[in-house]
Amino acid sequence: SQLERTFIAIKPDGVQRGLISEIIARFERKGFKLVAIKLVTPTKSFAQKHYHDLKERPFFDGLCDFLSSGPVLAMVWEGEGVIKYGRKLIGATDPQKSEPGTIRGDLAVVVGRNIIHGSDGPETAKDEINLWFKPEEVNSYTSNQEKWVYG
Ligand code: YYY
Ligand code: MG
Repeated sequence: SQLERTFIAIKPDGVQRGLISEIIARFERKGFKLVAIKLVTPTKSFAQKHYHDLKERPFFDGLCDFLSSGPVLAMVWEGEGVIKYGRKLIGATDPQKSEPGTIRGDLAVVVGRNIIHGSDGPETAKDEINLWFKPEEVNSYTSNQEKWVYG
């Protein structure tokens, strides 16, 4: 449904490299709708909550240090199929394996600096949106484009 929502974040490397507008443009041009956005520097314990599924992995501590090292652009995007297709726009976790044309394929080189996060399914999307945003920070509105994007 058009009410499907996903959590997308530009990590500190993407923000520092000046890739915010480039990344937003790709979601915007596709026809997805931006419903929430803020620039925040998460604490390490917040980063640990965000990545709680990975807490047994060897890279977990470094990953959480990195996510909390500077501003992150947190967003919610809405649209039909946005969870799965958002992951397609992003590309494979390891930029060495991401296809050209994807965000990580075009703009990143190593897995530890892969510039962007996207929810991997409906449950994580819901949990991550709730973790990063208060309900009143997520906007519901009709975009004028919708009748042209969806027919
Ligand atoms: O969802 P996605 O970001 O594509 O990958 P995850 O498997 O959820 O891992 C989260 C994050 O952890 C990844 O974007 C980079 C980092 N990471 C890493 O540093 N080294 C790995 N071998 C795997 C993941
Ligand atoms: Mg993930």
